[in-house]
Amino acid sequence: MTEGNFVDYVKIHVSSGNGGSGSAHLHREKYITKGGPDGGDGGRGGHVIIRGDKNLWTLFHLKFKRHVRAEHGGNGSKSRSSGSDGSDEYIDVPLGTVIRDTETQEIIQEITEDGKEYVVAEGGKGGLGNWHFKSSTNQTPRYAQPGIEGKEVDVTLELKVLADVGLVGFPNAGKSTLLSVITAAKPKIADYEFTTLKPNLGIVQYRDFKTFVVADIPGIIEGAAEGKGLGYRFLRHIERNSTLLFLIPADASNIANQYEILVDELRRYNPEMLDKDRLIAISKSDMLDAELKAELKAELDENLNADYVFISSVAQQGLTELKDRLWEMLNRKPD
Ligand SMILES: Nc1nc2c(ncn2[C@@H]2O[C@H](COP(=O)(O)OP(=O)(O)OP(=O)(O)O)[C@@H](O)[C@H]2O)c(=O)[nH]1
Ligand SMILES: [Mg+2]
Repeated sequence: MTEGNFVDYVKIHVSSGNGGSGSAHLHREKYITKGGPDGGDGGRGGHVIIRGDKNLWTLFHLKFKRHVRAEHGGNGSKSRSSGSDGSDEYIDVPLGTVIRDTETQEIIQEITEDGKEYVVAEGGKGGLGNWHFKSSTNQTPRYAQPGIEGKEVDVTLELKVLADVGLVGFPNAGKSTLLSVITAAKPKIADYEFTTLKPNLGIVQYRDFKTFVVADIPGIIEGAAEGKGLGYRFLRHIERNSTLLFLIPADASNIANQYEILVDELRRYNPEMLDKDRLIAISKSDMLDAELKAELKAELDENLNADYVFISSVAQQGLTELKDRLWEMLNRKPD
């Protein structure tokens, strides 16, 4: 995965197929002067169907898909033969995708289950062939129904459930570096602030195929809730994560204070953010020797009002413990 793999919003124009028209064919055979009506029915137009797929994590595969069109139904023909149904078109989306009507912005549906199908544009019904209209007063109807036209809809797909764990930290805290060592994602990493401009997703895979998804978002600064920096725009990406992992570098001048600032920004953005489980990772702890670490530990136990672990992405320390802790938090039974 590369920087900005995290496409979470696409607009698509969908159109279902027209129904085929019924046939007005009259049966003809040698020596029979007046054949009866034998025109078949038109086939149904193809539907456009949105389907949940648990193996998808982003809407990236739809980024360049502007139109999705399903096939028209075939026309009916002689000998009561029906036209074929137009084939349906599927748009596969990750679980947690919200479908909106682009024009009204109204939510039409939310896809939360694997394999769940939602017909966004129903194919037009095929018209009936003329033989349906035969009656005692009209033995040879010369008309048949036209097919019904397909539908056109503009839909906006938005991915809401983005990850299990959201990374929260000031710029340069080492969030992207952590993502790059615990997942296969390849976010941009650099020794300056605001390296990450767009969120990135990574999938952690470890121990007996346990997996969970981590979202790396741009750094948050004091005042983010009022729109300072970039973080604010992206806070909504972690709004529905169940767990937040705060990253604070070991060399921060006041870790407890940085934590309070971050928590305060989240609270000001949306108080419900504080209902989530939280864990603090003291990042870059390779910079601490044993003595410094012991000192810091004593200080944190006294001042920091939350669970924490020491980690180093560069020296690969504390990462298994971190993953275990996150896994445990994600799978904890609700009280
Ligand atoms: N010593 C040490 N340096 C680290 C570690 N993790 C990250 N860094 C360095 O910290 C700097 C910032 O890392 P990033 O991962 O880009 O930080 P970020 O939190 O994603 O920053 P923004 O995207 O700007 O918010 C880089 O120079 C990294 O090499 C670590 O475990 N140890
Ligand atoms: Mg970054």
